[in-house]
Amino acid sequence: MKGYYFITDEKLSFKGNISSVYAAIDAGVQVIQYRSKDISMQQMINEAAKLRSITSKAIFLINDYIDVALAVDADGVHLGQNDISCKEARKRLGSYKKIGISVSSLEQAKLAQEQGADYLGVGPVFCTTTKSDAGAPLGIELIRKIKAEVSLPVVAIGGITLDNAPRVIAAGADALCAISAVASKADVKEEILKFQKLFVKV
Ligand code: 3NM
Repeated sequence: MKGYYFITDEKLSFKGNISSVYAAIDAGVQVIQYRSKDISMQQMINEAAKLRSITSKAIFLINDYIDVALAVDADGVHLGQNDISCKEARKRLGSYKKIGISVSSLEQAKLAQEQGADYLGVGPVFCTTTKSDAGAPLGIELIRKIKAEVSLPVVAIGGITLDNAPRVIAAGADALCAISAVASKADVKEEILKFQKLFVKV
């Protein structure tokens, strides 16, 4: 798990999820997470199935909903601290599917590792308005601490821009996601490539 990690955002996206995901795949993104709020389970399954069909080259994950992941044969799920535990998710998904866990402390990171998570989402690193319940910014120091004590890949998220991304990468983030900095741009591929380039410079 390296480089730009793409998360869909229907509200911020100019051209919609399908077009954005095509752009992300064209930019060489390895992981695509389908994150959708305020639509029915059936609508989610329909859209996720379409996205699954165009993401065979990537790891395709579903945010929050194990049933959607199973219904569309996604590669795994991304779960928050208020979703079902990683342990329970592992029981339902089996050992081959990937499970990412959002953490905002070293303790949560260690627990996720103990419970068999495949990677960590660490955030919000900076202030964000994209996720209303994201909580206070953690700063980049937490990335350093987690990388020193936990062996899982870290995906940094929350308020990341082209300006602050180099510091996030220097702190040890394996991957990062910058939703608003990318989703609202007319040329999503171009914007993602700018982030991808930061990883090869290090
Ligand atoms: N998860 P932006 S912050 C989806 O802290 C999400 O776990 C977060 O959007 C977390 O890049 C966030 O526009 C939104 O700040 C990130």
